[in-house]
Amino acid sequence: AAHVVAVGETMIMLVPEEGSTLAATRRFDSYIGGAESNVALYLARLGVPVRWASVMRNDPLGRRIATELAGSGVDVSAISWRDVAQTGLYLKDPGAESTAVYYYRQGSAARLIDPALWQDERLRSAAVLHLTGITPALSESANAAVEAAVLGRETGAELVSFDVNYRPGLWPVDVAAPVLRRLADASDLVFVGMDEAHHLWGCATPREVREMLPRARTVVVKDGAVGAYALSSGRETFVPSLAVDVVEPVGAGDAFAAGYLKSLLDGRGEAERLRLGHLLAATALTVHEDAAEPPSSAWLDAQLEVPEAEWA
Ligand code: KDG
Repeated sequence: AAHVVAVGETMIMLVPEEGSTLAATRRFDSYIGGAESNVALYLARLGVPVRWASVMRNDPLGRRIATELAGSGVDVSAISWRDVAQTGLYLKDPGAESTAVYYYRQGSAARLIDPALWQDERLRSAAVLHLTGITPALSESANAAVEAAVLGRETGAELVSFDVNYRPGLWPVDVAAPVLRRLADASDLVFVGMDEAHHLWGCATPREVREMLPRARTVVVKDGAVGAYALSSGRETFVPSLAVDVVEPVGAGDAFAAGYLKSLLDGRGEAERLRLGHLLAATALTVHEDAAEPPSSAWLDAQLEVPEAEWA
């Protein structure tokens, strides 16, 4: 079966109890979160064979991450376990306007990701290899691993999917911009937010983003509540976003990428890929967890049978 491989860092996430803040809370809810494993979770829950790997500290928190992912059907057999470094953490501070994120990941084991990872047969020859712009920010060796996969095409994946995912807490924009541009341009499929492309590369329109990344086969530009564009050579598809009451946006981009990839693997066309992206993003927007339980495949398939003129 066509399978997806995703590699990156997954952390333990702590969020203050409902209604409280980091400055005031006595209790935290804890979850796991990582952009690439969020995508893997959605895909696994939708029945796509998916393997996620990382370099992880073999401690109780690291084992919890692996157990939770495996419990949702993600194959974690290729994790490289270490007895050094730490399991990374991040804290969320929900505010009236937006949620702030604080990272505690400087000593995390994922910094030890390096190009040797790709020697593992289990991570090679995937139908889709999904990576993000978070990993190159972790360390020199993690950056080298992403470069080997994306620029060097060392894993033999049929399609390299790259979510730009610029995280300002990890590196300054002037350092990140050229690195992320080079990686995105060399990928087959790119996900990027319109805001993000503006901030990184000064792009004002989806078409300018497309021109910024001429070698990528397809560039998917997400424009928040407006909609998403898929720009391939000479072809442009736009599907408007769904109207939802947003609880918290963290993780919605990962849900979108998973929906897009699921439709792509099912052989669906561009509009339906964007549509499934929006449908999954809508579920992520309404919870504090980074990865929400998606609606059933049957319900999602039924949504895709609705004629495009009636999508809302
Ligand atoms: O896309 C959501 C991720 O940002 C979140 O789950 C945590 O991986 C994470 C990161 O590095 O911010």
